[in-house]
Amino acid sequence: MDRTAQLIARPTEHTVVYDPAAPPGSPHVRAAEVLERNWTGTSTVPSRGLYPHQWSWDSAFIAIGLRHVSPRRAQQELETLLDAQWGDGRVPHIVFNPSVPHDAYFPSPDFWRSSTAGRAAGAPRTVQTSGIVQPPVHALAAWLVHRADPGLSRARGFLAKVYPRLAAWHRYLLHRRDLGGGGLVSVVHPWEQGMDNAPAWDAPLARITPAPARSFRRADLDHGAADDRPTDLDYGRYVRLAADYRDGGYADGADRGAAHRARGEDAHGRGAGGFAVEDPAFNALLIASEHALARIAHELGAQATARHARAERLTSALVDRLWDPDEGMFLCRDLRGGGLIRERGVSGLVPLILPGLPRDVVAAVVRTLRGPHFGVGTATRLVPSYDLLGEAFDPHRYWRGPAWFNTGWLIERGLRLHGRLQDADALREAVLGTALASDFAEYVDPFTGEACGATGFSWTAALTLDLLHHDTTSSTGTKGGDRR
Ligand code: 9WN
Repeated sequence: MDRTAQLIARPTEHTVVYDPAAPPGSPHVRAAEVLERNWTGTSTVPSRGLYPHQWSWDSAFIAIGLRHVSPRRAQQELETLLDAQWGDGRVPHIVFNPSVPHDAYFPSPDFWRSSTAGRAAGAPRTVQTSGIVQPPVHALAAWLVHRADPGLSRARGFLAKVYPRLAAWHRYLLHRRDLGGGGLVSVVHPWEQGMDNAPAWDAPLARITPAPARSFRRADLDHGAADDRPTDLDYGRYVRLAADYRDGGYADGADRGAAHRARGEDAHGRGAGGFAVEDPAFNALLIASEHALARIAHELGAQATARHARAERLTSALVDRLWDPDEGMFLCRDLRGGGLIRERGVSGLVPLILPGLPRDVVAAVVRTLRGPHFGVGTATRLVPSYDLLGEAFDPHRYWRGPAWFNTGWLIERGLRLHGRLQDADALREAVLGTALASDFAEYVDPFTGEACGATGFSWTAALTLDLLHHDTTSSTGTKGGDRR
């Protein structure tokens, strides 16, 4: 049997292959076991209790780790997500598992009503999804998954299958979500950016009238400590924003105003969308993914230069619109309120992953990372999600201080890309040590490493696997998979 036939003949259950050199109970095996437990047969849940469906950017990070133990599963993880893509190109932030009871997670499919409310935007009929999006890490993930086993990828036509979908996804963001007209993409809900209750959202959210508390039931409090989660007031506003978007048929930009006017509603307030923010991490991840899409195009024999050029133009737009030289970091821009939001969050450091960032910007971001506001290498070992000296800082409350492993992984990658190897090595050690000691926690206290939220969290395990496969002592800096 030749190599291609062998690859195609692999069993369909895509068994996880443990590193044969890794003994039971070793970090590699423990991380792989978390992914095995959270695998549903077609994708991976972020956590069995708290998040029992498929989440968009979680799946991208999960695929990046899964590629080291089962490249076939990693491909399927992304394919399952992209199968739920809408006709207008958006990739929904949640793909619901129909066998999970509605009351297991809020907001459930009967809140989003994607197949009816999202019909004009091309929501799929056969699968229920949310109607908002999450950061576009997917093309980067698809490229890294391909690199882990190019033979299998070619045999299955993986890149040829996902490329048009990823291209449509980026087109949706660049054409329908450039609400500020400056080339960058806006998020219309805090859940879209993925750092739900970050203090940067406080000012834009304050303009939103919360939905009454009695109109919904928070399933998250069945699993997480209330003090660690967003507040009820935050939730009331999340619900109001999502319901307004749904009631406007999930239309964007000018179409959104028109949809609300057609319903006889005020097109200026609700119709125009009460929340629209340009976020540095969301846009940086789009740019990194655009570079990855160029590599995918090249691999498929298509032109890649236009995509690389677009990524460079977007990098310039990011610096022009969101860089603050006095703060030494990127800030969010509030399109409905007053310009840049003066809150320092980890999102403002994530653009370090971009190859085209000016050298002085790179140097300033690294200084900020190590300085008093984030304290990496001095007060903290991992990167806190928010300014240690900020008024809203809380070491345990979700995205208002704790350290998360996906942002740690991104910043480690950025440091390495820009040749800050000592800082990258130290952060890698900290991420690995804390992930293992916390039983792969969802997030941790940035000072003590104490576990918060769920344990056995998929992206923590997946990114641990990715870092374990990264041999910092070799000349290329990689083993068992190319990290570029
Ligand atoms: C809402 C799944 C998701 C992550 C987000 C994280 C949290 C959801 C929630 O969990 O958000 O999407 O219910 O709090 O903030 O980044 O993708 O892990």
